[in-house]
Amino acid sequence: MRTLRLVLGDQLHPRLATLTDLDPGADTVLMVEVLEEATYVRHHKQKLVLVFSAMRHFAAELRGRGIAVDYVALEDPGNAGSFTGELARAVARRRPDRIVVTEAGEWRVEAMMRTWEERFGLPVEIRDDTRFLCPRPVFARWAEGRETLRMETFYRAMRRRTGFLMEGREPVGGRWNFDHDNRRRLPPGHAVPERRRFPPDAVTRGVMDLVARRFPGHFGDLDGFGWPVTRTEALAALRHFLDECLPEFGDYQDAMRASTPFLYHGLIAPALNLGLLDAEEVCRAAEGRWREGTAPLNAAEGFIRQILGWREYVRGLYWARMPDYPETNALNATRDLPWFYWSGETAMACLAECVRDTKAHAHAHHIQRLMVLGNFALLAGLAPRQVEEWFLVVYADAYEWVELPNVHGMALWADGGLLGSKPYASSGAYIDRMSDYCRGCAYDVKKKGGETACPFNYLYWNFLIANGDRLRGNQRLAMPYRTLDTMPPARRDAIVADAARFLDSLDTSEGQPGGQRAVGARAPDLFLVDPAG
Ligand code: DLZ
Ligand code: SF4
Repeated sequence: MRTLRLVLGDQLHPRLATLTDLDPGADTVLMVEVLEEATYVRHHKQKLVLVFSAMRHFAAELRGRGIAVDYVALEDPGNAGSFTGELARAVARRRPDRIVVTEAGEWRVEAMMRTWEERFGLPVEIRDDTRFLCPRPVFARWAEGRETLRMETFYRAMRRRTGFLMEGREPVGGRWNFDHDNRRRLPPGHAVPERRRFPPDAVTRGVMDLVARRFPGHFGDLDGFGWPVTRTEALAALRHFLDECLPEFGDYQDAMRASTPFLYHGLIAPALNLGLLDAEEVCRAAEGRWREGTAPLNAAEGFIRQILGWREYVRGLYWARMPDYPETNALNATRDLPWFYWSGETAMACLAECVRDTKAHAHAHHIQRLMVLGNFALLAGLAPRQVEEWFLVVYADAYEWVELPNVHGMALWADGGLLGSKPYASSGAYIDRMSDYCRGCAYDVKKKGGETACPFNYLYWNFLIANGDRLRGNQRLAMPYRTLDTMPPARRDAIVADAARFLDSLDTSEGQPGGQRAVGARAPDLFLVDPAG
């Protein structure tokens, strides 16, 4: 039996289901750099480097273990430019008896996989992705018959299922969730750990040259690339997080500070989502630090909730609701994405900082994403499709399975409450409480209205006014609606006028040569790059 085993660029795990029963004497592993994957959205340059470099290192490791790998590089002559095209070439070359793959991270790719059996006239085995702690059917059973799918309920079930931070059936410390301990602002002058960077080796430098040459119009800086690209580096990154960051991770999880993008965050999501690390080992490691007394419970629990709870939950929800999930637009948001999401050129210091971090590092942490970039998109009524595409493009860890529920459901409430019970809307006060951004801003966070007032302040109330039909009945928004109702009509009119003036002034046109286009639908429309280069 000769098996062709296709390993995708985000499946670089040593114990990947595709590889478990590999016969080195008969089987071939196929890995391909495909133009379609590099351009279905125009990924940040660092994300492309990360994926291609990690793939090349992974292939070398497999070969080092005596495994035959057909590795097709982007510029190899004859590269067909798509998974299906390259599989066709590999089938002709290797004449396998069957094809084995692991289920894809994205619906789009799995739909492709489901055409292969007929196309190639060969058995195609699609295996469960065992890197996740909640198999898709288990999530589907949990979700069945529920009207809303709340993370907290799922998370508790997962704690019980896996035993992480449990004493029998009960959570350690007597509580499931220590989130309330995790809202501290960073004291002025407080020193944070250095980011652990992994300087590019010769392979990565080669890929950086390739990306600079072939994808010059993609968003983001290449210089300063420092992501881990091998399992060894990823494990070192994890250790750095556990030693230097985890003890204070909980306290400062939601804090933001200008020119300090990394704080106590793990920076392991890119490695985790590529397969260089897996969910179980990172949860076990964090729990271990708490059990040995080197990390407090609020930190270990906060971290484990992100992985065992949130990450597994969004993946489950994605697969339970695709392909219809992105079709909803509960708040009828249609405004085009402002150009500053690409350029960072805005007088709003918080947004400028977050875009700058994103451009420089293909990274911003969750509160920057949710409460600044996402919150603005929600309040300004930006079209979900455009915002989703932006998030998918710009972050090194972004794949649709994780990006879509986070943006469509969590940040934009475009699913009408399937994922979150209320929209995460907030005024400038929240950003001011959790960051020092406002001090360097042209706007005044304390002012409620007029040209110099923080736009988040009137956009927040304008959002509640504009979406009253949809949101007024929401119990969790009863308080702000009561406040709104006590406002004199003239004040409400002023809010609406301020918001209209500000929103009309947003520039959505393409502002910089060679930059990313600001508008456009998903995949097909953006697949503009000529495969011949
Ligand atoms: C993201 C990505 C990119 C940029 N390039 C490749 C590639 O050339 N070859 C590959 O196998 N995978 C790549 N990936 C990851 C895939 O897009 C990913 O496997 C799908 O999105 C499904 O999760
Ligand atoms: Fe952002 Fe408003 Fe603060 Fe400026 S004042 S940084 S716009 S929250």
